[in-house]
Amino acid sequence: MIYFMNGQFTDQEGCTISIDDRGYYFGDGVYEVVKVYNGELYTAEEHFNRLVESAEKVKMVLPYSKEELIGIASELVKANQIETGHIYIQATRGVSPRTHQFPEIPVTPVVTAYAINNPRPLKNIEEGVRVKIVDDVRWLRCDIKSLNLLGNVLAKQEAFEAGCAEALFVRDGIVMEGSSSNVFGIKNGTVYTHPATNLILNGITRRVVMKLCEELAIPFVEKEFTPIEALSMDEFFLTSTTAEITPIVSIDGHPIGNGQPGTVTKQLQEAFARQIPVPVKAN
Ligand code: PSZ
Repeated sequence: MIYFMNGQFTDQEGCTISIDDRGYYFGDGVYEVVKVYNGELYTAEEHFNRLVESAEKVKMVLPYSKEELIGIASELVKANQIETGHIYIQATRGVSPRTHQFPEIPVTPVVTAYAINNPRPLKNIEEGVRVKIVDDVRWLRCDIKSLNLLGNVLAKQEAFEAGCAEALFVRDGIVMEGSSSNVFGIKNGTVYTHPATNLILNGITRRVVMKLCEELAIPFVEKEFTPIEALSMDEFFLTSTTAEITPIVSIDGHPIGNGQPGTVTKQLQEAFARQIPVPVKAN
């Protein structure tokens, strides 16, 4: 496997991280995951724009332009012969003796990345998943795709221990998002999701779903809803770069609708599948 680290394409042995890396001490950095379909980066512009925005929000200056970052990601896809999979890329603030404030002597962010083959999670996409409600105890800048993921990690673990695939974050009585996904409810044909505020990540797949709803003339509303309202939805689903559009069939053990993936959800899944790059068949 070929990795990228600070300007070099190298094997894992070539990637040595300093103990004084601020990513290691503080989770002081930002990241992205970009899906690869048929050897092509999917919605790369959107993901790298968001990486640059996340960096700006935490006052980091990335050592590469968006175009250079896309070049690095493409190179990794090629070098690792990725067909269906994803690339992971992160930038930490850099290496400096541990102090909370930024290093006095400016340091260059440490950029690392890898590419991995990873099949689409078709079983979950077809059958749906169960979710568990978890208190959202994260900070107030969930719009930043930051390396600080302890709140997300603990929530996902709690969900897993309850036999669920995802945690549904609730803050002040409002459904926010998943621990690594955005969530959507459907009631009487209208799709509802939390507005893109500082309290959720504005997912790239979320934006794709908004666009698909527009194309399919499915009403789409960014509006807060409560867990009680969530339970009374006809359908529910989550989205992420790797999970795509995954139906949610139960919340805290209560079935949504008839406990099967819903029809509007399936319509969106089909529209999603149509717009991802597919292998060109011989003949
Ligand atoms: O492979 C994985 O498990 C992935 S790839 C992307 C995610 C998980 N999660 C992204 C994410 C997130 O971490 C939070 C807190 N909210 C929403 C999302 C969805 O964002 P996109 O659609 O951009 O991946």
